[in-house]
Amino acid sequence: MSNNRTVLIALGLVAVVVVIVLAIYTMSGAEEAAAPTDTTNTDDQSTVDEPTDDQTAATTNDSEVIVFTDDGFSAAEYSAVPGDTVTVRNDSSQDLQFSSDNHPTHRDEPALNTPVIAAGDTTTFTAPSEPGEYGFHDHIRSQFTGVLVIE
Ligand SMILES: [Cu+2]
Repeated sequence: MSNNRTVLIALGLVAVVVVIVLAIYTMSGAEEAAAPTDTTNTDDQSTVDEPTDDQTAATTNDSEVIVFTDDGFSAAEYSAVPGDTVTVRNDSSQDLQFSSDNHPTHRDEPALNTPVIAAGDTTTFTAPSEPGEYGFHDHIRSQFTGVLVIE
């Protein structure tokens, strides 16, 4: 009889421990259930990001695009305002090394010196802050020249 009571007490203790453990798991589960609310907030932030993308697109549309082909630059003169993002697009069949005058030192306006642009590629630079006329050329085919006018 005394052994049976000990077994019953032991089973009772095990049952209490199981109930406590279950209670803890249930509370943890409740915390996890709160997580989807955070996910919803993240979705809201994504929605906020979209107008930012639109603003970036608008900025790109406003900027001057200098197009280079195998016949040279698409215009003799381009214009931009100080600090504009100027795009250079290489539509020719060869590399373009867009460079500030004077050839070959390119020291007139270092802002115009871009890395080599592979055929089909595009790069950008920030327009000089001082108004004026800035000559440029393709350093590889230096007969091709143009002027960027900062207004
Ligand atoms: Cu040059």
